[in-house]
Amino acid sequence: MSKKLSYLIIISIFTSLLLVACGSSQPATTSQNGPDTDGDGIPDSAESLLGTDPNNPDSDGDNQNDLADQNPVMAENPIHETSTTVAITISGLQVENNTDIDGADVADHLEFKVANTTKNGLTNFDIYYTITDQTTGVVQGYYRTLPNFTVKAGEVKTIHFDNTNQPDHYSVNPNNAFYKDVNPLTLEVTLHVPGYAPNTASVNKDAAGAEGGGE
Ligand SMILES: [Ca+2]
Ligand SMILES: [Ca+2]
Ligand SMILES: [Ca+2]
Ligand SMILES: [Ca+2]
Repeated sequence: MSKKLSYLIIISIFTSLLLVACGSSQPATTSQNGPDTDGDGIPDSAESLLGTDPNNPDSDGDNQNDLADQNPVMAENPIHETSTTVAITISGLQVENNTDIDGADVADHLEFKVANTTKNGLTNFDIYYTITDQTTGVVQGYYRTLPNFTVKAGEVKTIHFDNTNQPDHYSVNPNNAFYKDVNPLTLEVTLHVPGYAPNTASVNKDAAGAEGGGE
């Protein structure tokens, strides 16, 4: 091997090592503990144990990263609306025995119908919901905005939380109590549109957990 060739090989190895060190050729969020998909500093495997969302750096939506959040699955309700004008009603709140539009069974998930009783289209919805373990009293609380969810005047629309990525379906923490806690649960949902009174509804879920994960 010529001196020049040896030199080129050494340069090539050094460059490769430098790229790896800089994270240019590797996801910066993969560590010896496995992938950290959402980059919040908690590996996916640990998120499962902690009950946090591996695809969301702020599982409960309270603007504190899962790693920094003292209770990463409990957000206080940030919806403080003074308006008492009714614009929306919730019906058909369901967390079990869900079916698709053809009536076929689908995995258990949170879904409900939203009616717009105004003469205007509504958008910029946000939602706060709690999951309470009826046996232990432990409460999880989640807040999120609902971008792209709109309800026309007089329209009734169904919204889902199930990680299936369809229109009007929004993601949920697949490790939350709904999916991981086998005790009977109570879910309470508060839906809000700015400038109108929030609407709240609740539903109980039987013991034994969901049929399928929130994937
Ligand atoms: Ca993570
Ligand atoms: Ca997370
Ligand atoms: Ca948080
Ligand atoms: Ca929190």
